[in-house]
Amino acid sequence: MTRVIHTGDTHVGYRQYHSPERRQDFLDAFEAVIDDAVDSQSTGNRTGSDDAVDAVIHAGDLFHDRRPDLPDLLGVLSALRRLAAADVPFLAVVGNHEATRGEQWLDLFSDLGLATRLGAEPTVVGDTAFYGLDHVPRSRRDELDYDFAPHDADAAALVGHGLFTPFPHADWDTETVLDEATVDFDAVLLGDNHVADTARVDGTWVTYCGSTERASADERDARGYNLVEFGSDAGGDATVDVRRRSLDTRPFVFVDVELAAGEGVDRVREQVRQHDLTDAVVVVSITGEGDPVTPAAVEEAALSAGALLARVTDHRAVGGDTDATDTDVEFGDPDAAVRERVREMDLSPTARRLDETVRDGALPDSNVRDRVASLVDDAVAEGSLADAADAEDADAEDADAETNAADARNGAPDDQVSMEDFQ
Ligand SMILES: [Mn+2]
Repeated sequence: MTRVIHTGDTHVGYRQYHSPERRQDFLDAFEAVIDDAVDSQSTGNRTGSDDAVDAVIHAGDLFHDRRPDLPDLLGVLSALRRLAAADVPFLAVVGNHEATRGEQWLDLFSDLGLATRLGAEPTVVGDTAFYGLDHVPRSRRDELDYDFAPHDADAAALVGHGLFTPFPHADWDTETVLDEATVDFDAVLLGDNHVADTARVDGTWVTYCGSTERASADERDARGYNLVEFGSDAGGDATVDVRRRSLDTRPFVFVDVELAAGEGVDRVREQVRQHDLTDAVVVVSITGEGDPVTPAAVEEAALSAGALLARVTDHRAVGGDTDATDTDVEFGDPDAAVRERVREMDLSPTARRLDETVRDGALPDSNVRDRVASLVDDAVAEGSLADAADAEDADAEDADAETNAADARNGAPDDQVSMEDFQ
């Protein structure tokens, strides 16, 4: 039997809401996962049970961007050293956030003997062979041959980073990967979608471990990682068991207030104060009618009740200041008015698709950057971006645009993104 921790989307270095404390939280969450792996060794040895994990599998986006700062790099190195000292291997692939044009950070950790970069050759732990599939932009997936070297282990798992079917926002077909792969996988361990979920595709277990800290306010569920056990049944066939382990992360308090006519900031403050806000990130969302609310007044109330920080989004504000006689805005449906205005602007199809993606309320913030990356990547492939002469250079700029767009959505109090973000 082989037992592994499957984690990913750690996003170390993300200074969410421009908060140094939040940045530390992302590193803390990684350390908590590593601690669990290390602790499982001593618990397993002490009790003689086989609770010990045999490896930590990382499915990409260990770092939030390709240029992590020194404190984050040193923090990760120190955690990996502790893991190595406990004789637990760290096997990983490269995600879209941290990918560089040449050598990856993961290669440095590998050179230091602290990690193994998974790929087309098997890395065998216990009686399971692990393979890797780094994130590949959509426009280059047709070139993939899914050619993996054979193994003689009892079970095999593919570790990948991307938005795969049958999960929401997918643009990468799991059935195709499994059909074309030269190795028969018993499990596919994924990163990229920050929502933990498990499904079966053609008899293969496919699972996302979820992010380990909330990288956007859409990630309301508790954070954690997967504990995956590979075994075999009486007939000798491989079995896969996926379980969730939750992590003790920064408290988030979500306060959704629908104001009635005549209600205002007092009502919002009253709703906010009903929660325990100690050290919490407080995310306030205002809908309905009522009087104008100054976000600063709500934020002050949250901070004085012990919150780490507060973000207030007044969904009634969109289009609220627009001069109705000038643009004929229908206040009942500001989104429709914005759509109308965007149509009039005569943007290119790519710009329009980007705009739709960024404002798509059904698309979680955490997926916006991935979508934007795919769209820009496709535009580059089609040659429809004017100055994308060098596809490699364009890649680098795209990644910055993604981050800016995502930051704008995550961080900007009014959730506005201008098209400058994509240039
Ligand atoms: Mn991610």
